[in-house]
Amino acid sequence: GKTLRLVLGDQLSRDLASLRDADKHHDIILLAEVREEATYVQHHKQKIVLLFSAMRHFANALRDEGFTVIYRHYDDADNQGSLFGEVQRVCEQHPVDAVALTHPGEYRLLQAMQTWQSNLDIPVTIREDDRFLCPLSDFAAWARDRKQLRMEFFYREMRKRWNILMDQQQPVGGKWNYDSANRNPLPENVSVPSPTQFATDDITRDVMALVENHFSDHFGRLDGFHYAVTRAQALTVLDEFIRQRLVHFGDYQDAMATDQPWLFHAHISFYLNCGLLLPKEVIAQVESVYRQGQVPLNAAEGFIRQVLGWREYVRGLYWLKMPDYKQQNYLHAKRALPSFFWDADTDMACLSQCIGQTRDTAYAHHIQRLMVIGNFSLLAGLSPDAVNDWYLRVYADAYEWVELPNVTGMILFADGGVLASKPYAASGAYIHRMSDYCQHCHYNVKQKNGPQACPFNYLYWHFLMRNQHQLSNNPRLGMPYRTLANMDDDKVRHINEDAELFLSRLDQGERV
Ligand code: FAD
Ligand code: DLZ
Ligand code: SF4
Repeated sequence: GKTLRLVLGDQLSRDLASLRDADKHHDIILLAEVREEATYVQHHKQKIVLLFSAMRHFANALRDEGFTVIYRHYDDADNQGSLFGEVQRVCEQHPVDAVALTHPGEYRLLQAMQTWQSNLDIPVTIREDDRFLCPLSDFAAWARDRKQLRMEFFYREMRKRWNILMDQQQPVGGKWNYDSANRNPLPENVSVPSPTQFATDDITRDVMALVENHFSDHFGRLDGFHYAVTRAQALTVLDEFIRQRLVHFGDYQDAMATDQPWLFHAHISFYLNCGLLLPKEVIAQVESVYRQGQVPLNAAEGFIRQVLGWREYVRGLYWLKMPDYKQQNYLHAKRALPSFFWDADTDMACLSQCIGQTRDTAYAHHIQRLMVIGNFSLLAGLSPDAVNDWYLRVYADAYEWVELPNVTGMILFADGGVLASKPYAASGAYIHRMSDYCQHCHYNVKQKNGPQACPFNYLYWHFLMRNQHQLSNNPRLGMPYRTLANMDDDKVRHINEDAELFLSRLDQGERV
């Protein structure tokens, strides 16, 4: 009989669990562009172009190999609008006697898929997504006996389990973590390599027209789209990163600079997350250039920690904690998103830069997401639902399994400390140290109070005061809470006045 094998837009790997045993003579492979997936949040235009173009290229490659592929275009007249609808249609039109799926990246879709078997009345199997290095059952076992689920300890287990950067039983170089070498701002004279860019081909041009047509109201600019849409192109991005930028990845991992979106980052999250690159091959290549002496250990270890550590850890946490994780709001934050999240129209230069780059590229690097946009969202008390919705929309690498723990856990502390041991709250001094944004800002980062003062400065203290009940017992916040306790009354009053004025202006939609 025939097996129907569905491949989702973020499962574009030839070695996918549900494709591995596919039979060219009998089976049918289905890829479908559908309204439900394209609109459950209003994805950035470039995210839709990337996925639809990559899906179309992937389908062509499977056909070239000799497979029977059914590809459903978004504007096909009889498009069913949902993945289930498309699967059902194929089952009605062809003698299909089983459906093979690979575990999806989002809880809502897994829940839906679990109803397909009874709705279709044929066997539907959901296979483990073994592109990831940590099976979900392993993560659950690791988590079971622990009070705290710290990434660092998970990461060490993964290093040992996969024998990555190990010399026998010991970490290469004697330490697990070289982060302390990774906190430099960008020096004036360093020249930043330009990112790998691809010209748009016919398939991408068709998809761009489709997106302008059907998704014109979605966030983001489309011109300037230059991302890889095939595996070969994604491998080129990886190769250029390893040859040109990895050497400085560690040094400038936390640096930010005006009009420099790309810096020494890899720009591969899009491809790892949609299947064009596999984490195992990325990690292996980086370890190999380190072993050949081409890059320093702080670069290789720092990078591998992101992919083998953080990426696997947030996925494990997501599936361990869903569906409750999505409801978390430990700090009872409820403010609506300010309008500058959509138009970058703010006098705060750091936010205007990071949000403007997000609009133009569907990308921002980690510290921009964490310490500028994320820090602001935390200090201003923005609602977790609104912030999650924003991050899931605007980045071309965003799927809930990776977006939600980073937002709810890492930036908002809305999970009360499951992921992070303390909130990543910081005043303007941090942004000033790691970037040149403050040099071009209407506000003054050195001023603590008054109309010219950097809003991060008073919002930081206001955040700590406001959330004293939830946070003051945190041992890692002992220092700032002691400082606060010793602050004179006048200073406290100024902070409250400035912060309350700023927040009320936000609430009234005034420009800040
Ligand atoms: P590099 O800096 O070169 O890092 C290499 C790789 O490590 C990345 O490609 C990514 O796969 C992995 N990685 C690094 N940090 C993390 C992390 N915290 N969690 C998971 N993987 C990580 N990453 C996403 O892929 N999708 C998201 O939706 C996403 N949302 C985020 C939201 C917030 C608030 C924050 C703080 C971080 C988020 N990240 C997300 C993590 C990180 O910012 C991006 O993976 C990274 O910026 C992608 O760019 P890059 O490939 O150049 O990464
Ligand atoms: C993100 C996305 C978009 C925009 N469109 C589609 C689509 O039309 N068809 C599809 O199969 N997948 C799409 N995706 C990716 C899915 O949303 C993703 O597979 C789930 O969110 C699970 O991670
Ligand atoms: Fe951002 Fe404050 Fe610096 Fe302006 S002064 S760029 S608001 S940190």
